[in-house]
Amino acid sequence: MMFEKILTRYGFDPGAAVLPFGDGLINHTWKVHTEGKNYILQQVNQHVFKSPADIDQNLNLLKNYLSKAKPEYLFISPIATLNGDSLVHIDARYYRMFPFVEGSKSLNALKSADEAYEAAKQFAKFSKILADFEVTKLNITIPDFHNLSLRYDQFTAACRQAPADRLFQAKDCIAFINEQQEIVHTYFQILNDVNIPLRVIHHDTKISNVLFDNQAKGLCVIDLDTVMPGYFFSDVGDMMRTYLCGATEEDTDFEKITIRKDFFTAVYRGYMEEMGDVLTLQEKRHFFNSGKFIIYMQGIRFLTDFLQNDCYYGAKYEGHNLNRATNQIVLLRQYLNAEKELLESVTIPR
Ligand code: GN1
Ligand code: MG
Repeated sequence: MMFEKILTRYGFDPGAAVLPFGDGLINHTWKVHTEGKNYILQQVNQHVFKSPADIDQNLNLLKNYLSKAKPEYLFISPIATLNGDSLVHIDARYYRMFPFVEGSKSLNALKSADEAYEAAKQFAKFSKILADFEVTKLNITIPDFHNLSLRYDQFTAACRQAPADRLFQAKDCIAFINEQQEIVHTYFQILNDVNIPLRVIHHDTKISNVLFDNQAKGLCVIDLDTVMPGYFFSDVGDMMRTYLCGATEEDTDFEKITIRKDFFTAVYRGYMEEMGDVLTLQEKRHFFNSGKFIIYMQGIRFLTDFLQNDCYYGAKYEGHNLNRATNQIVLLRQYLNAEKELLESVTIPR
């Protein structure tokens, strides 16, 4: 059996209980219960991550750097097999094993603005403690992952090739994405600004990627496969996308999609407390735009996937990715409507 082979590599009891864990869309994750200690086992999705060894190398680079520069930081990296490997290759698949942080918990949804504050602080802290790390040393684990203009081009290509019935069902979403093309232009402008530098960015700030302690304080960030050179707006924007609204991206009751202003101020406060002296003035000025880029991009990604027969995210029911795209479009509408009110609630430097 697959699990037996894996467990044996680590010197664990091959009969240890291995149970599905978490709700990630991309990798397979399990919790491994061994005597005395628990672990998280993950199979890397090779359709998405073409080179698992690149991820492994990144994690090792960061681990070595932080163990010297910030030894007190809780950096969760894969443990080694009996052979000393942090990545295992079995039957054409790749796996890693992480220590399970006992007493920690992750959330599937945010209930309070304090949680948003704590999470924003953790993602900011991660970029901050790596601010002096030579970012170009990191491998790019998914090329053009948050390249909005490329995502837009892929979307227009998907529109040209989509099956007629899907194209018809998606027509309102497609029209909205096209109407908002201005967002791609703003993105272009800021990419060409030398004052928007490449940093070590997490690129997947959903709340389930933060570990909390039993006092509800943030401990650290996890799910580091998309950690690579990137721009501040990816993390800030993905927090806007996933923290401001009480409904999740899976919700189909679109009436529930509203913006919680106090969560916006909490993200701002938490992020700025750590990254306030690192970010440039130009980055700070684009704080609100971050949300536009990333909500828009996620809408495009779900919609493109729907038009391409769900080949990336998969679908649990018919129309799943169209619903996800609609959800993100409603969220973007609400976010744009709230712009003035949100900007008035924080003091963004001019
Ligand atoms: C994917 O695997 P998961 O759920 O952590 C995706 C993110 C999306 C997210 C949407 C590598 O993240 O970019 O924002 O789904 N990760 C990848 O839920 O595509
Ligand atoms: Mg993830």
